[in-house]
Amino acid sequence: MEISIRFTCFSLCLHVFSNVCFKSNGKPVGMLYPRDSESRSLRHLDGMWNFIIDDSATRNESFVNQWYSNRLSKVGDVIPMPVPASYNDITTSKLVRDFVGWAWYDRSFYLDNAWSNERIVLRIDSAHYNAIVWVNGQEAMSHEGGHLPFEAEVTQMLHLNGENYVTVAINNTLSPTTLPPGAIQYKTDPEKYPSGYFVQNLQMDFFNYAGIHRHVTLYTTPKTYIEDIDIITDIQGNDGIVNFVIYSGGQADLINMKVEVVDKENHVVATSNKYKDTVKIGDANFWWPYTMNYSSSGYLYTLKVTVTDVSRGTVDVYRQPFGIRIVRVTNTSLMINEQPFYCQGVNKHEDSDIRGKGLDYALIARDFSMLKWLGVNCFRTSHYPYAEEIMDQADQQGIVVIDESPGVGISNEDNFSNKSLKHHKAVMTEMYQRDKNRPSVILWSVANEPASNKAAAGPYFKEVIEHVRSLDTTRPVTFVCNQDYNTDVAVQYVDIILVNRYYAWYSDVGHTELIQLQLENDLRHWYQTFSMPVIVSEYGADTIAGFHQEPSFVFTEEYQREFLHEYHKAFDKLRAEFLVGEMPWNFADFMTVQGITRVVGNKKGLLTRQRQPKMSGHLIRDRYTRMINGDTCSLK
Ligand code: GCB
Repeated sequence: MEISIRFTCFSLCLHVFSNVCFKSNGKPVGMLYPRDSESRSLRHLDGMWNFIIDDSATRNESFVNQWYSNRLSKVGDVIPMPVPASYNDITTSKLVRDFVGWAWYDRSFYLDNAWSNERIVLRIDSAHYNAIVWVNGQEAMSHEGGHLPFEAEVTQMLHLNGENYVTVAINNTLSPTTLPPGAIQYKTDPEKYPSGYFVQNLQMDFFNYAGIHRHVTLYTTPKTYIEDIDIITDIQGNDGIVNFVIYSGGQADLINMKVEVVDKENHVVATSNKYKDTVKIGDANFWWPYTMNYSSSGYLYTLKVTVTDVSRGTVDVYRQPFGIRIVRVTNTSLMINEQPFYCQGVNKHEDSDIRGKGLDYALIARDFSMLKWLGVNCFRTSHYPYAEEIMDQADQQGIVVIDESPGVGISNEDNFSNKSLKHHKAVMTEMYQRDKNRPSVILWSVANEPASNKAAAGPYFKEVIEHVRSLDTTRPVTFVCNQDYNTDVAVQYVDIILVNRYYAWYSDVGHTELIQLQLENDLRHWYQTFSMPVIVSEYGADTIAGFHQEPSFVFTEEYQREFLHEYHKAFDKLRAEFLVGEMPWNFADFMTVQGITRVVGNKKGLLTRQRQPKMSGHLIRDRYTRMINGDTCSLK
């Protein structure tokens, strides 16, 4: 027990830290995506790093022995580990794959003198879940939670004209107050388990991949720099209205500000010299999902901000892409630019062979190619924020995103504590900071399938949702619900209802003939109770590619196709009323924990894990393509 407390406490309570800075008025600022410009350079530290796990019984020896103060090769046998990637599936070691605790990475790099007058920032786009970072043995930053970026200025810690090394310790332990929540369970029966034996219990249905999952970047800014940019757009007839605020950081007050709105053809279409202003773009190209307007789908402008100092000339330049669009929810519709939008959706995961959750440009390109092949115009970042490079593609390709937090599986009483609530709000702030200027993001989802039938869920979600609304007045807010309309206590606080349903899978398995009746009755209850539009945010059946049986049988491709088709019949009826979207679970098969209800992972994909279609993929492609061509019942 003593070890349990020490282990859990050390692993999880140390270095609790949120990376977002706040202005004196409480406004969060910071975390602009690193981009090069006339005044900024960047260098990715991706590649092969040295790697070693701390599998000591206390999981704490690495700190006792201060592994961070020397190169890891001096403390033990390091192995090469790619960054970005999850470490779990890289080796043939079960210990590494299933490891729980601190895993250590380091690498060296050289810097010349070119950056001697610059402010140098180290940014990690995502590390799971808790991370501590040292530069040349000095602690530079720490961060709680995966999936979101964190950074710190490290100028003073670096050796210009010499060798440097960076060390990153990450801990994947999930506790009742982390997001996602989980619990370490000690198995104490000496007849069955060796002393100190513990397991990590998960409350989510995906493999708990860990590692440095996205880019590690060193970037420069001048000493006076553009710290943040807020852009809120509106539309007036054919004109676009762009409201912006520029925040500065650093040594001096900014002297002159030049703001230009640049269109895709590189024409400057509006200018301002204020840090906070509203400009109008006549006859603007609005940002549209590609299924609503081919000619200007995914249309992005650039807000080019130039800061000059009269004595020194140009100080900093930053180019922020943005789109002009508005979102609104009525009683029955989800409106983009005042036109009803129907979500021909899918749910996704960041998941693939070998890399786990590691960023991979080839995979991103393939996924977007398959999204378009399927006719998908909307996806949910189930169940955590995805890489910024994925979000960039959604912005550019005109695909709508329901941006979900890592609040998946908030189901036990102790997941609703004040500590959890505080952390959940901090995560939402970080997410908002990262994604606030993205036109593709039309809806915030603060959680997936919490126990929203528990009394504690009411005040908890009221507060989280109000917090998001206080940050962002332009997008609706929701959470994804799997409770019943008459027992749920939190849906009353959302702007649009998202429900997950598995009729003929988790209930009445095999009975596809019941789907239409059960689904229609259920969805009508939700609508009648809350008078809000509804999206079926998950429905699906596990299917092993290549299994066939006629008549259909569970786990065969025939069953999945028939199952989806029955849902579609109900959807087609309700679309004319209040249903504004459908999202099969899942775009592709993905890995889960080992268990007797999962056959080497969750197999509800329309595609295999290698992104090849099952029969269901063809069914969805046929359905969504017809919707795009207006062949089925007209969109509301
Ligand atoms: C759900 C969860 C998702 C699971 C899925 C399933 O409701 O939101 O994370 O993977 O069901 O397949 O059971």
